[in-house]
Amino acid sequence: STAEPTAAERREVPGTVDVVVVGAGFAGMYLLHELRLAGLSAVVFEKGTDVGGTWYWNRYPGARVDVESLAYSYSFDPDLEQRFEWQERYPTQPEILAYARHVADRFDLRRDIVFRTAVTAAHYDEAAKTWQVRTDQGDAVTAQYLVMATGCLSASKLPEIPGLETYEGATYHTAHWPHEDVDFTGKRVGIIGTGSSGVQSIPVIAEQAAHLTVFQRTPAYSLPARNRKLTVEEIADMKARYRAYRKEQQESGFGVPTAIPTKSVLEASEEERNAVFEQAWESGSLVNLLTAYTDLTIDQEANDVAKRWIHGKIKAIVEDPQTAEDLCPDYPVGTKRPCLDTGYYETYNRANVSLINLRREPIVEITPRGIRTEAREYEFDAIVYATGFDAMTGALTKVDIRGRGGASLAETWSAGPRTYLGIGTAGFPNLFMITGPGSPSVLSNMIVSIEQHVDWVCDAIEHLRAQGLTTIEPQPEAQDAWVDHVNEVASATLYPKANSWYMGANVPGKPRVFMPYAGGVGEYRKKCDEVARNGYEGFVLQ
Ligand code: N01
Repeated sequence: STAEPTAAERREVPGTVDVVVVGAGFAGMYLLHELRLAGLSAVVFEKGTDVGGTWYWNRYPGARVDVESLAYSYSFDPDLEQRFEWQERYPTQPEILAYARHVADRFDLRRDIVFRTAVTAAHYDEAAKTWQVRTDQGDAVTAQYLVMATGCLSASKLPEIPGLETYEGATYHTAHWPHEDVDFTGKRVGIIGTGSSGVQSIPVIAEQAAHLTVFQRTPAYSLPARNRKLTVEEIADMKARYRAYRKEQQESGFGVPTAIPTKSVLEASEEERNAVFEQAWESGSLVNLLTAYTDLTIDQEANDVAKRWIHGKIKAIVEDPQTAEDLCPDYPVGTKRPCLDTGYYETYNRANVSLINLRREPIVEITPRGIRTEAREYEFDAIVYATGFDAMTGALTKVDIRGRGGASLAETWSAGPRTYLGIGTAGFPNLFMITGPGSPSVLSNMIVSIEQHVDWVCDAIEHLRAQGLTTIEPQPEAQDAWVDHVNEVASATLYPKANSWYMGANVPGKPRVFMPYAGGVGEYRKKCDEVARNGYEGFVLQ
């Protein structure tokens, strides 16, 4: 049934399973399906009341994915691909959640998912070679394998601002939006944060609110999404060539096929590059802009050309010159996650919207009535926190995971995450991460990367079984070499130049390490396949 289970309908939890999966988003769902096909027993623990992960939690107004629907979908079941009818080019959160629920129904997934239950601890028992998993509902499960399908952007965070708890009006975090409609009609609303969540929700909230005040610390680069209904013809066209398209996705850089650039932007005439950028801007695709030339993401001078061009666009849209200036980012384009929007910059031309540049007017505290900056106090009926996540590692380290010798994962990673292929980490046998740090993950179409990891992990488990082996664990040397490679690839790009969540810069005290793997989805897949083909080279199998 598609009805959300009630507390009373909580599944019975088995005492022992082959695999415990944490999270029932797109990763956990597909993993469960594949584990069943492999004849393994599994239980999935999920904090929410239904499947969908990111798309279950992030219900803020205007929430959409910024990868096209026909590409941001599972490839493992051609029949599912043919049957599901996407409505829009960039689907809304409710449409994507409906897709997740459709998949759960289709494969009867919910019977092995325990909802309303968070995994709090997982300790490795070296003698028994099993994981002892505990939940906030008092469950205790023994499993041979533990898979963290917890997502890269799931541990949300509030800003570190004094007085936060004293505010007396309504508060919302974009990643914990209520299930019921929130109506801002006639309300004075303040929003902190101008990343993807802020950029998507600001235009929608502005249409409702009496007044919306946006508190911006760092401006985002955003492109118009050019969202629209899909046509019957384009759906039919994709459905006819899906198999070939999926292969192109898997071999591409970002999990989205694009033309490979051949020219430096510095070699192009001004007229030519203006035309190329204009085309990317009109196409409503981030990837088209960043891959228009060979050097935009690796060379400062090249990137500056794109930056100045986008500044020109912002200044042409936003009427108030100071606001326009404040909206122009100064870090290299693409080094913080760029956004796709619907009417974002235009929103600042509305009489009921104001932008507060926190670089000039920092927030001092949150008061019972609103937000006080160094200049004045702003009073609000509601405050929206679009302040993001403890990305990539937060969801992993907040669970008390202990490996060999009782070593805690959080402590082991205190100077930054260390993994082999972003799949496993030394000292933690039979622990797998789906799209973990050190894998392309957030630099890719997540569903493409999720499917690749799930397939790889299931193959590894089946290989162990077939060989009569019981444990798999990265060798420290192989892990060191992979971490070095991840760093080397990142330092050949402009990514480390920005204070981004990719670098852990949004979390005070988090080590400054570029966490995802920037070598591209296709190259990464080849490496993982090669490791498996060579008898899981770099892992110890016992
Ligand atoms: O979070 P963010 P998000 N005082 O971290 C600001 C994906 N996503 O939820 O940049 C003042 O990007 C912070 O400022 P700064 C996507 O991968 C995708 O928006 O740290 N401001 C920033 O402006 C995305 O990148 C989609 O200086 C504070 C904002 O809050 C990722 O999720 C949609 C502050 C946080 O932005 C995260 O996006 C949504 C403080 N103390 C999300 N603390 C799509 O598919 C933080 N900020 C379109």
